[in-house]
Amino acid sequence: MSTHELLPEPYKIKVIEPIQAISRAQRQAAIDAAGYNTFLLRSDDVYIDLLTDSGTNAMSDSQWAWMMVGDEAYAGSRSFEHLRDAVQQVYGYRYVVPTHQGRGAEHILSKCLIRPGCVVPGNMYFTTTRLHQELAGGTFVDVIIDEAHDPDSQHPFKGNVDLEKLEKLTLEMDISKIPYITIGAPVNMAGGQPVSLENLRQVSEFCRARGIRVVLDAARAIENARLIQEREADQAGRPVKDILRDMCSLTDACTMSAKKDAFANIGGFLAVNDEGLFEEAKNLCAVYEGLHTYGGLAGRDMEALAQGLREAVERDEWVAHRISQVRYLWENLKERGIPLVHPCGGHAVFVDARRFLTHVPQSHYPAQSLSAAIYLDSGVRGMERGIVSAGRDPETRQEHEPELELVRLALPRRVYTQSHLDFVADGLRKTWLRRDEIPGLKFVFEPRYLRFFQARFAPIAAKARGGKREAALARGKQG
Ligand code: PLI
Repeated sequence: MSTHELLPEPYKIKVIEPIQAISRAQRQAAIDAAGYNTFLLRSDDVYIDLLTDSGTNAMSDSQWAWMMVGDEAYAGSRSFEHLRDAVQQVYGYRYVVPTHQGRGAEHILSKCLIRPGCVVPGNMYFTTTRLHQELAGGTFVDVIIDEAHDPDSQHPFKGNVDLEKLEKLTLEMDISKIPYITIGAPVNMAGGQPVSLENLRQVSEFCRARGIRVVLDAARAIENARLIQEREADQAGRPVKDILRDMCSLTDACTMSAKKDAFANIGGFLAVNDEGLFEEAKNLCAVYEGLHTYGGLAGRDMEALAQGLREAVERDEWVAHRISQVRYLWENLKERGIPLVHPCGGHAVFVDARRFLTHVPQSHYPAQSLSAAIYLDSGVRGMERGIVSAGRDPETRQEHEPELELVRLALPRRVYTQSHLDFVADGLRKTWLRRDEIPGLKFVFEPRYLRFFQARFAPIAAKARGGKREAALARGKQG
């Protein structure tokens, strides 16, 4: 038991879903069958599922109630009107195009604004966002501050854009080839690190003076607003919903994976202020997602999403509790000696695999291996966020080699309790104590796009690395 502060849940539990732990021998068989990729595990073989906080949230009774009145009309669904109204109210953008999830919105936006030869700056890449930019002929350029790449840096806003890097890019490039900048807030791949309102204001001013659009990745913007409230001196005490509106007012559009902040299990949207862009996006929605009044969603999904959005900002307690859970796990892991990304972010705890598995070089995929080992030891599923996720340069096919080599433990919203979190912390301690035995991995199957989802790996034979205990592990005999 830990004494770290954890706010009481601002809800009580009405429906439960049973979970059951399988034995270590069964987990060994499961991770072997999954090619050492936690994405390929069956969820029935997982005890505590921290793979992602995307679409894995528990909906409220009000969300379930709204699902019953979903309007399933192909065209002109009133459920779309409810969604549109909620987006306008919560975020403040003028026009809304529904999509099946975040990458649907990224796809449409990239098609509308990127031409071959364009460059799209952003505060660190996100996997699907960068891929859609590349598929549209663009190149992503990272303009995040250097501190973001350092897991030890205590900077409170490691998601901030480095204005000097951005300016340098605009001086080197024909500005007409920079259609927009993407601002992830918070930055998923950097450890859930937030962007400050002050930095967003500077970016907005800089870009607006040069005709460069600012596009917010709003997937967890409510969490970013809460971190601003906690960490930015002149924002303390302001309601999260007001900070969020200020963030959005500094941007021209957003892409949204509504499977996160909005407590929904599916859904997304593209929201914009520019009428011309809206017309083009609406048209492409009909091509790739579905008619512009459903965008790949059922009417009931749009109702659940609209209610989730209203709920997420109606009381600060929702997001405050959520972030306190993440921090509770972070503190507990830190206390147990686990190397982590500092400071604690908004949606997940990020374990530093470089410092956990010092004997595994990045070319042997330490974070991939660590995520498999954590599953084997305790049935806890996290995911790799390092060199495997970073993928390859589309032209040279060279692997990107990020500084951050991390395992992410993401907390679904309103799903797990304090004792689950204590179990996770104890589980990671077990893995930490046997860290020297954990082998590196090699690819046995590498898909071309977003390889982390479907890749398969095998342990690198102990003979090549030396070490008897590693040999035992490679043969699957350690369980
Ligand atoms: O998974 P989608 O298509 O709804 O959204 C893509 C997406 C866009 N931006 C950000 C910051 C994300 O985190 C994101 C999806 N994230 C997932 C699935 C995650 O596990 O973090």
